[in-house]
Amino acid sequence: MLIRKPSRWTLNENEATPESVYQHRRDILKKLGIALVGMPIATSAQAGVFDLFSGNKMTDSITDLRRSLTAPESSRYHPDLSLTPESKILQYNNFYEFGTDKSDPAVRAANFKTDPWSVKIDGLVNKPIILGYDDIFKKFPLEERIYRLRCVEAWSMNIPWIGFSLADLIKHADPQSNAKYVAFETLYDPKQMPGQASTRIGGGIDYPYVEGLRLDEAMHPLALISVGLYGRTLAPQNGAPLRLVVPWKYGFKSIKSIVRITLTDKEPPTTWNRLAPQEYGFYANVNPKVDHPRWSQASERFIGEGNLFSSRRQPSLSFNGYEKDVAHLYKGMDLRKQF
Ligand SMILES: Nc1nc2c(c(=O)[nH]1)N[C@H]1C(S)=C(S)[C@@H](COP(=O)(O)O)O[C@H]1N2
Ligand SMILES: [Mo]
Repeated sequence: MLIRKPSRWTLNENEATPESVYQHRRDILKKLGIALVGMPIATSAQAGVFDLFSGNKMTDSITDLRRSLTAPESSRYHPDLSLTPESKILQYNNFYEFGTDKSDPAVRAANFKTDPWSVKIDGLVNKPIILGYDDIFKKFPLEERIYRLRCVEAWSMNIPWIGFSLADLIKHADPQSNAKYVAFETLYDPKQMPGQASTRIGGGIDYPYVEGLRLDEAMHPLALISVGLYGRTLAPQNGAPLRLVVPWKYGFKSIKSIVRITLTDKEPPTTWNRLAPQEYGFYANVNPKVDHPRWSQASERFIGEGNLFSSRRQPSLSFNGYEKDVAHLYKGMDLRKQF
């Protein structure tokens, strides 16, 4: 995510140059504690630390505590899309609680403790619920769904998520008739999340990270609570143990590591809107026709096989390709004003 101000945000998708790519590589090596001096490129490549760039497996130096998790393919949401390699989904992340560089979360969240966990569903509901770690995987039938993910920074991935419809969870809590919105909150734990303890690391966000949906958006079957991907439980950097995935909206709506879901009658505050309301709206529906104030949203850089910085540009799709499914939710709204 990008807002003008600190210089560390200047390495954005649209400005990546060979120099900045090289610098990025050096930063990753540094974080992994690998000496830069006098090290021939070939050696470091053999050590596996360049896997991010070659698209192979996870770097050996990062702990991987994921468990295997299988779920039947959803008949409805299993399109024939070429998948983003797992290594890139695991190592190219936005999770500012663990730092603002794409490579930070994989490194800094490696030992993030997600078991035990507790997520509360409360507010305007007749049956408030508290789910523990095991409930998250057992209470609702899981399925695998392949979704596009489109970040507001104009890059995209195709990800095989495992999870269940958010609607299942909300129905279980039995919403009251005056509930109109759903508010989400990420864990607040500065001891484990260095970005919450330091403005420098956490990008100056006011934590905890919060997000929100209108109730009818939240009840749409596409809105997913994800607990895994690529046949395993979520890695911490992807928002373990559970995160939201709203595929027709910009990625920042898909809040990670959720501890609270509250039904309300007022539009809840959302983190990026609060930080820069002129740049990030409450709705944040993917819209190729409404540019970000500082870059075009007409096309996107798809992150697939091959070099991370290779440019495979493709046109952005209205509602990220889910227009047929969700456009009716916004009938009569001016989507330029309510962006
Ligand atoms: N709590 C929290 N959730 C978050 C973010 C964050 O910084 N903190 N970043 C968002 C953004 S901008 C994107 S694009 C997606 C990225 O998800 P991924 O790293 O699993 O691909 O997570 C979203 N959820
Ligand atoms: Mo994003």
